[in-house]
Amino acid sequence: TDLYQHPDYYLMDELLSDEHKLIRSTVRDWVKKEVSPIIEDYAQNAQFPKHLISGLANLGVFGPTIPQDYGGAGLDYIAYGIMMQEIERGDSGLRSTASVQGSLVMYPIFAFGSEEQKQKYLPKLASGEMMGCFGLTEPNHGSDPGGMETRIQDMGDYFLLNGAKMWISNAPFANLGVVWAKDDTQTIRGVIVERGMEGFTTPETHGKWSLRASATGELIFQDVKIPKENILPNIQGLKGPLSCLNQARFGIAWGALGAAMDCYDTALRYAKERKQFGKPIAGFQLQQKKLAEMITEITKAQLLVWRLGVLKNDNRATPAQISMAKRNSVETALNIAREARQMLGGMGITGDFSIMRHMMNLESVITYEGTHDIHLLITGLDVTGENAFT
Ligand code: TGC
Ligand code: FAD
Repeated sequence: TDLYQHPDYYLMDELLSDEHKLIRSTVRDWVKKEVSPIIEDYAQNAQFPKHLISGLANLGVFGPTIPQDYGGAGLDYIAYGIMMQEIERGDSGLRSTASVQGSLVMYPIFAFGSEEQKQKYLPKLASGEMMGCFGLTEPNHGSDPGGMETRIQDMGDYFLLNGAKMWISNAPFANLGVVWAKDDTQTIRGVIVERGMEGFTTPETHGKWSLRASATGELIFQDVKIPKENILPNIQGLKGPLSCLNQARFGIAWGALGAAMDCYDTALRYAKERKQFGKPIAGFQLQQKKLAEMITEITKAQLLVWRLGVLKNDNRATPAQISMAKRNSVETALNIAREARQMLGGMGITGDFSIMRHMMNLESVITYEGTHDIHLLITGLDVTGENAFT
């Protein structure tokens, strides 16, 4: 039987093109072959499976919507969403690597970079020859990135970068970082910082119980000389990094559903096989309530992200709509992971099944790219016109 039967309760496949379905089965087969058999060990050992980078690149998941002229896959947003769903069915940490590379590193270079920057970096980022990270969050500024303390000082021939970023995915191995800092006029600017620049270090963050197969670290800048050509010329202000987040949050809205589907599939199969009191536990009402609610929530969320994809393809998706979908998908996935884990009883806490790993991973996903609370406040502001952030 197909271990990766995707829940499709409302025949959503009819809304997808043949190309979408081909992309889904290609990514799914790769995840099944290359990721699922090894990812638990990497997570247990808190290691990032670096050897998967070239496979991810070959699938086109680094910058799926970036035009082919720059090495991207030139696909639409639904294709991008499907790719994230299938990767996160394997592991949220691997999807994080793809999100960061495509949406947070390639997208700002594509959208705000000079032609030289696009030519220099995008093809190598698409092929995985170079890996990137995105530095927005700081030790004192997470939800309020506008308060950032990292600075670029204009020294005439170059900029001097000082400050620190924290909780940065891919930082420990990235070749470059798209880093956000305030200039002499307090305006937020984006700069490309390359590994090897003097005064730039990336210490790894250890001891995480979540996203253990993803490498997280700090970015520390001590009088780093940044060549002037490394500034992103075509963006100023907080809307620069926040536009990148729109791209990544869209992918997470689809991705988290992949983790939810894997938990649901696992729990359903287990419930049909596991017998207690002389019959499969799937025959008990309490277990059916869990499964029925899981498939209901997955189906609702699938429709939401599909519609969001249609709007995004049309350039009509608003940031607040993206926030709603990110928030809904992650909450759905986390609730499903928690319920599914219980359905497996003691087996649910082991690494023999993927559920506990998904559950722990999703605790990061519900926090990064805007916390659950922040996305609620974005919806609140959108519907009331009243800002409850400050
Ligand atoms: P606010 O005054 O509302 O906005 C400042 C300027 O930005 C514009 N803007 C946006 N533009 C594009 N997209 C969006 N989503 C935007 N949201 C706001 C806004 O129009 C304004 O433009 P202008 O021209 O008027 O200056 O800003 P605020 O300081 O009140 O903060 C608003 C808030 C809280 C919504 C925002 O800062 C926020 O989203 N906070 C959460 C921070 C966050 O998400 N950090 C993520 C870091 S990266 C990460 O986690 C990667 S995880 C790895 C992985 O992806 O796998
Ligand atoms: P805080 O902002 O301190 O929030 C703490 C609590 O206060 C939260 O519950 C929050 O919801 C609540 N809160 C904050 N403000 C308000 C308010 N106005 N009203 C009500 N409640 C509020 N960042 C990057 O830049 N790049 C990355 O690659 C990256 N990767 C990450 C990887 C991992 C594994 C993790 C855990 C984080 C990553 N982040 C990254 C950082 C992430 O975006 C931040 O953790 C997140 O934005 C929250 O910031 P914070 O942790 O400082 O929490």
